[in-house]
Amino acid sequence: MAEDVLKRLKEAIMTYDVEGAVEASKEVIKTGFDPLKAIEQGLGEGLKVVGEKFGAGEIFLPMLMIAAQAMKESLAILEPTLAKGTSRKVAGKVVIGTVEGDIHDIGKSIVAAMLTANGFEVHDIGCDAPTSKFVEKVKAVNPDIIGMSALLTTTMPKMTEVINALKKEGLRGKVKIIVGGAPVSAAWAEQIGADSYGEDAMAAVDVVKKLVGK
Ligand code: B1M
Repeated sequence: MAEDVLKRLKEAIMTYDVEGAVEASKEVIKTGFDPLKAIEQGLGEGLKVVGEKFGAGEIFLPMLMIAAQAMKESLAILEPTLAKGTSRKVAGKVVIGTVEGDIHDIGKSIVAAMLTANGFEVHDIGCDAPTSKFVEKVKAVNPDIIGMSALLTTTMPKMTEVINALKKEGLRGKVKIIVGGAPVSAAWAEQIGADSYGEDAMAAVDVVKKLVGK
């Protein structure tokens, strides 16, 4: 049964079946199946296959976009249940966004949802977020952590831009920085002077907890 729903989620994404993905996601909720597992091992695995096909030139962009839409609509159903485990005591404040020029928001949103589920107050500034938006939000909410996501090698340098802007404003010492996204690595985090790197959503939560001393 559990394996069946994972298979259905993965296949719905791989066959560009938005309705099928939504139906399977509703079933996840109805049956009390672990929503994180559904996202990472069902939907996420399917999207990886689609991404590989796109990278290999086997499918065109519209197909990738339909698969991404299926993922987004499914996440809209599953993410609120991730956040239900939220403890009321705030573990720390996080400002998170995908850097400018980059509209990939699925991974970042999962990280944001997982942080929320683990008791963090999360301010999600969305995707394609200009450097100035990160800085303004830091000034407005005074977070413990800034999280930056990038899925394109061409947008990774925007992370450096944000760090430099924070330094210029005298804010760098007041926040810890975690970076992530498929092309990002621990070596990159070190190179640009971030405090840490998260390989996936669970790792990001562990890292953020460590950074705030929990
Ligand atoms: Co695009 N895309 N895409 N895409 N896309 C990739 C990233 C790509 C690898 C596909 C490929 O060629 N194989 C490739 C990048 C190549 C590169 O730079 N090396 C690519 C490209 C080229 C492009 C376009 C340029 C295509 C075009 O127009 N010709 C274009 C760029 C648009 C732009 O941003 N300016 C584009 C567009 C799109 C869509 C709009 C169609 C869609 C995004 C929809 C959306 O997000 N709303 C899309 C998608 C879906 C993908 C793939 C298939 C999947 C990304 C995803 O959502 N994965 C992707 C291929 C791939 O990654 N295999 C691809 C699922 C998600 C759960 O994983 O985002 O990795 P991920 O997040 C993980 C971890 O990385 C980590 O935790 C998450 C959960 O486990 N993580 C963090 C993420 N952020 C973190 C932050 C943290 C910590 C951990 O701390 C703050």
